[in-house]
Parts: sequence; structure tokens; C-alpha cells
Amino acid sequence: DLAVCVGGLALANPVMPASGTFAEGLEQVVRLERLGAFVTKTITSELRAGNPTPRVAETAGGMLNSIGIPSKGVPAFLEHTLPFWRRWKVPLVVSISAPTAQGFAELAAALDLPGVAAIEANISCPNIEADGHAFAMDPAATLDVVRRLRDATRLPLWAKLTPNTGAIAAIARAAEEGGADAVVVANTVLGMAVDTETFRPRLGNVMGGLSGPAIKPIVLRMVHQCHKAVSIPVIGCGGIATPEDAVEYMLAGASAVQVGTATFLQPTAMTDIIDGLDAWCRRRGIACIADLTGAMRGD
Ligand code: ORO
Repeated sequence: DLAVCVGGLALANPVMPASGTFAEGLEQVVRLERLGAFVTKTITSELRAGNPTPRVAETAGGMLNSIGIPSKGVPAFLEHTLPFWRRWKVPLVVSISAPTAQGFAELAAALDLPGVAAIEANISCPNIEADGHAFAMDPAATLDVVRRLRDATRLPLWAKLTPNTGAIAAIARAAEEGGADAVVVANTVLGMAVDTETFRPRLGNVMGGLSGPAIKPIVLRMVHQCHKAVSIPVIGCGGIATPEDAVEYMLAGASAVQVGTATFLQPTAMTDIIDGLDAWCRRRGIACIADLTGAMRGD
């Protein structure tokens, strides 16, 4: 049985896309109705153009991006994106961002709509403020924004944390204290790359977020720290590409997992992982995958 309960939602399986990594069009090759949940690309209230190009650079260990949350705003989301995702009858998690805590609260309040199953507060994007700064780098700022969100919506509330901190446990505790139903660990690792021919940065915005295999051990360690620090569920996100990666995250404390960069390389990565988890559980005689959460031994 692959069913899990995570952050106020009952999911048929623990696999969902990482925000921003799964665009329309993939329904041509992926059976979307098989996913545990969908997470949308982050939306904002205001129109945003996003960052200068190039916005993506490949490196040996993973992918750098500095997209900068381009957004068509709420009306386009309501008219187009929401009806698109509703078609597959899978719980829809809407990722949101705003420049202020109040802005987060107002946007969440506007999204308490039929077909929206939960809110993922993206308080950790490294590509919108100077030097990758984000709310989730600071426990007090995390507490404030999550509290305001909690007051603004009855929907299940997930807080997406940043790996760009030495205080992940304290920040996860702040999110829990503020009323989050789950923490998503984590967004991308702030990095950069330089073109040795042109001497220019390989990203238009100079710095960007690193994702993929390079960050898996880092984020896995953070999932473990958060699992020990809080009693709300932890959703793992960072370099998951195989069923074994997902199992590793669950053993370290994740209740569910998000898959991002792997989908760019293999569009069926998520459903392949679901099939692989099913086979893995059968092989090992594991009746409920939920029992894997935090089952790492020797700690
Ligand atoms: N990129 C990321 O790596 N994380 C985010 O939350 C958002 C973006 C982006 O749009 O640039």
C-alpha cells in the first residue's frame, strides 16, 4: 500500500512534482492521474517578468536555475491553470510567493477555492532577492509569514524551506510553531557557474539555485534534522531520481517526496518511481510504505 497522509492530505502515493518542474504538455507522456499530488509552479498576485536570460545552466552535479518566478498573476491562474490541473482529480497543491508576509496571506486567502487542496508557501526562492535572500533563511521571518498565512486560510499549509541556512532545525520549528501542517525540505542550493570563454557568469542573474544529484546528500541530511526537530510531516525534495532515492528520503524522515530535476532528464521519472516503490515494497514484504518514514536504524 503506497498511501500516505501528509500535511492535512491523504495521498494515494508519496510522489509529486517539485514546484516549477512540471509543465503542461507532460500530460502527453505521463499519466498524471497516477501521481500522489500535483504542485503548481509558484504563482504571485502581481505580474512578474522573471530574471534575465540565460536562466538555466547545466553543471556536472546538477542544474542551476535563476528563472525568477515569472507569473501571469491570479486571474490567469484561475482561468487557465486551475481548470487544467483539476482534470486529473489528483490533490492540487498551489505554490505561492509574495514580497511581504501580508502579501502571502492575501494570496492564500484568495485561493481558498474548490479544487485547491493545499497551499505550499514558497518562502525559499533564491532568485528574487539580492544574494538569494529569502524569508526561510531566518526563524523569526519564517514564524511571522507562516503565522499570517495560518490566520488567512483553512487549507492545509505547507512551508517550503531553504537549504541555504545553518539553522534548518530552528526554521522548521518556527514553521511548525506558526501553524504549518508540513514542511517541504528543500528548495535549491544557491550557486553559480562562470563561462571560461567569455569570462561571464553562465546565468543572466549571476547566481541561481542548484538542483539534482549534487544536492541529494545535503538535503537528505536536512530532512533527517527536520524530522527530529518537528512533529509535523516532512516532505523531501532534492535530487530524487530513483525509487531507492525516495526510500532513502523516507528512511531519513520524509513522509512524501517531490521530484524535479529528474523529470527534465526523464519525463516519466515520477511514474517510474511510483512503479519502482511498489515493486520495492513487494520485494521487501513491506505492507505500508508509510512505515518507512523515519525507520532509519542506528541513530
Ligand atoms: N527557482 C528555484 O530554484 N526555486 C524557486 O522557488 C523558484 C525558482 C525560480 O522561479 O527561479
